[in-house]
This record gives sequence, C-alpha cells and structure tokens, in this order.
Amino acid sequence: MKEKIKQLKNDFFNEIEKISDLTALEKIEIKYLGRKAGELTKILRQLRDLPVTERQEIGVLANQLKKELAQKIREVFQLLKNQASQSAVFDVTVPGLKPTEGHKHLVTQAIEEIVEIFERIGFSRRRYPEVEWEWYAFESLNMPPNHPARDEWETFFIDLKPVGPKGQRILTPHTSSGQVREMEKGQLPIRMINISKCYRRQIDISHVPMFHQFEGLLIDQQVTIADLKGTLDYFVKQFFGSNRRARIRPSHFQFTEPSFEVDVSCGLCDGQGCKMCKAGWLELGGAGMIHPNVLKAGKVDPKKYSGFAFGWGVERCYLMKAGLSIPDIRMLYQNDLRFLNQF
Ligand code: FA5
Repeated sequence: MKEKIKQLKNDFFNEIEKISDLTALEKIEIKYLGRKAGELTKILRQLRDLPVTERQEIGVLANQLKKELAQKIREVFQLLKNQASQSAVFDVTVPGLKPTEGHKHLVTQAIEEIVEIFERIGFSRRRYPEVEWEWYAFESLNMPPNHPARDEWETFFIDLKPVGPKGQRILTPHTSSGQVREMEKGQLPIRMINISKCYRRQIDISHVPMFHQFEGLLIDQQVTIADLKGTLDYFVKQFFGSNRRARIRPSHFQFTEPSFEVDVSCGLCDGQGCKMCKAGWLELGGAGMIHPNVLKAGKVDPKKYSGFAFGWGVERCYLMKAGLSIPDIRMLYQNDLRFLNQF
C-alpha cells in the first residue's frame, strides 16, 4: 500500500507539470481526488479493510498526500488564472470593430422630407386613425352606402355589419378620411398635411396592401384652383427637383369638384417621352376643389369657405424621384438589407 501511495504521488506530480490550462487541471483533480472514483479516494476507502496497525500508518500517509495534492492543485489553479488574465490585457493598439450603422427606412425618410416641404408653406402634420369608421372614409366624402365609387377603394372590413351610426369599422383605404375629422375641430382656416398608413386589397408590381398617403387640405375664404396649382408646382420642384413641372388633368372623385389627376414631368426625358414614362409625364395622384357636400359634413359653410385637397402615395412619389430605378414597389417592404443599404 505504501508503494501504491508513492507511485500515485509521482504520477500526480508528473502529470500536473505538463498541463497548461484550467480544463486539464480540473480533469486531474477529478482523477486523483474525485469523490466517487478518484485514485486517492479509492485508497482512503480501502483503509477500513487493513489491520489496525497498518491502517494508522497508511492513513496518516494517505491523508498527508491528500493535503499535498489539494495544495498543489490550488497553486497551479492560481498560476493558470494569473496567466490567463495577463494574456487578456486590453491592447489599445488592436483595431476596433466598427458597429454597423443603420439608417431610417426609405419611406420614413420620404415622409420627413414631405412634412418639411409643406411646413415651410404653413401646413401642419396630422395623423388620423388607421382603423376608421366607414362614415369618415365614404359617407362624409359624398359617397353614400352602396355607391359604386366605393369599390375603387378595395376596402378591408373589420365589422361584418354596421355597429353604430357611423357604420362599420374599416382599415382606412385613404387619408381623405381625415378631411372631415379635421373640419370637425372647428378651427378655420385649415392647412393640414395628413400622413398615415392606408390599406387596400391590392398587391402587384405597383401596389402593396399597406402603403402611405399624404393628404393636403386647405380651407379658407376664396381659395381657387390657382392656389392648388401653385401648391402642386411648389411641391414638385422641392421634392423632385427644380427642373420638374406639375400638370393637372380633368378626373373624377366624389369628394372634389372639379377633380384632377396630377402628373409630374418625367425626370429622365424632361417631358419628351421615354421608355419609363411613355408620354413624358408620370401620374402622381388625385386632387381637386372640395365638394360643398364635404364641407357641409364637416360643418363648414360652403358659401363662405372653399378649399382644395390632394392625396398621393408616399411610396409611389419616392419611386419617381430622379435617379432611382426601383422596378417593383414591393421591394420597399421586403426588408432585404442588400436593397435597403443602397439608400
Ligand atoms: C385617393 O385615394 C384619393 N383619396 C386621392 C384624393 C385626395 C383625390 C384628395 C382628391 C382629393 P387614389 O385611389 O388614386 O386616390 O390613390 C391616390 C394615390 O395613392 C395613388 O396615386 C397611389 O400613388 C397611391 N396608392 C393607392 N393605392 C395604392 C397601393 N395599393 N399601393 C401603393 N400606393 C397606392
């Protein structure tokens, strides 16, 4: 037994000299002092089978060795720990890792730019509910229930049946639903720019089910088409570039009379006609002079006040900016960093 203890001691010290990391040290500790199957533990367990005289002598030796091994393990542990912390000293000369810098989404950038342009001529930003009553989106805008014009808005319904005097709840299909809400505040004159999310059951290369519109609304005394045209020209030059022009064409909306479709001259061919625009002009969106019935719905006297409104898609406008050639509006919402990082 004495020989065995001696051999164990030699083996232990040979092995511990060779190790260079804490994992190996832990393995040695388990091998020799492990509670279940440690080599020295086994010897200590065998003591009870020895004759009394031998048991005392071997017991003293084995317990002494146990202390020695434990002491050595502590020393080596400390040594390895010190080495590890020294090698982890912070080296100020090592080049740092540059965190990737994000940026605002293209649509957010466009919204901020649009707001800034209109604020310069006295318009204030508004936001009206995305979950809206039918009444604000249709009836108040001169489209009574079952009017065929409503079909154009391909609306998402929240309620199956009317749930009150304002009809069913819907996801607002256009920002025009904010017109009467703004008038209801009773503060005239009005110069609002309402930018909100809109929803329609549409999806293809130029339509997404969730998009943004910005709606200008101006109500004052003696507002004319010339004021509308001036505002459109101003916006087009500020947003698209000083060489671009706006034009209005007759159109039809239930809530404006007269109504127009607004075009912007093509930035690639300067209105001459090219592959991108065909006839030199790109369609921006609708506009018109507010229908007297809409003013009445908002408790504004049409004999005293008049106004204009326009409503355009933020995404569509952004895609028409000079120098951008984004072939599909859906790319704006696919969250593909290879695309978004280019802007
Ligand atoms: C309207 O929504 C009218 N409320 C605009 C208006 C306001 C007219 C005030 C008169 C006075 P329209 O359905 O054409 O009109 O939509 C306006 C613009 O919204 C479109 O030109 C387009 O730029 C954008 N738009 C419409 N549907 C989608 C869609 N699914 N995805 C992306 N953009 C869309």
